[in-house]
Amino acid sequence: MKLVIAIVQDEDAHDLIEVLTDNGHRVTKLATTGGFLKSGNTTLMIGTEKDKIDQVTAIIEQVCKTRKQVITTPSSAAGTSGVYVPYPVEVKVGGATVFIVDVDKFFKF
Ligand code: 2BA
Repeated sequence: MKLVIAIVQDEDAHDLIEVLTDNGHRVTKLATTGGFLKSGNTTLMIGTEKDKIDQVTAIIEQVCKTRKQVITTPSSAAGTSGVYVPYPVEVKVGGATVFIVDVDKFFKF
């Protein structure tokens, strides 16, 4: 048994859950927050057998899109101390960040 932990963008979460469940996978959705952008993202937990991992990761890759996001960071104005002006920085947020974890034991009561 394996646990796939996939951090995806909120915009892709609905479609991804749909495709995964249509293909017989079980999914739990968590509302999470990225540490860098401090904005919402979605973490999916998918418990599955080892031989289904390739199908799960292929679906994630197919559905989740990379997008650019602009964040505004304060930067000190030239020649002035204590004056900060907003400075836009573009970051590329990945389609998905995926961790695959070995599950020692799995119970359902
Ligand atoms: P965030 O932490 O909000 O990061 C969003 C995007 O900002 C990242 O996209 C990356 O392009 C950029 N970024 C993150 N940390 C950075 C830094 N120190 N300097 C410059 N740019 C930085 P992704 O790498 O695709 O990550 C998307 C989300 O996946 C992350 O949201 C975080 O929630 C999660 N994530 C990514 N790698 C992770 C890891 N190793 N462990 C746990 N969560 C991770």
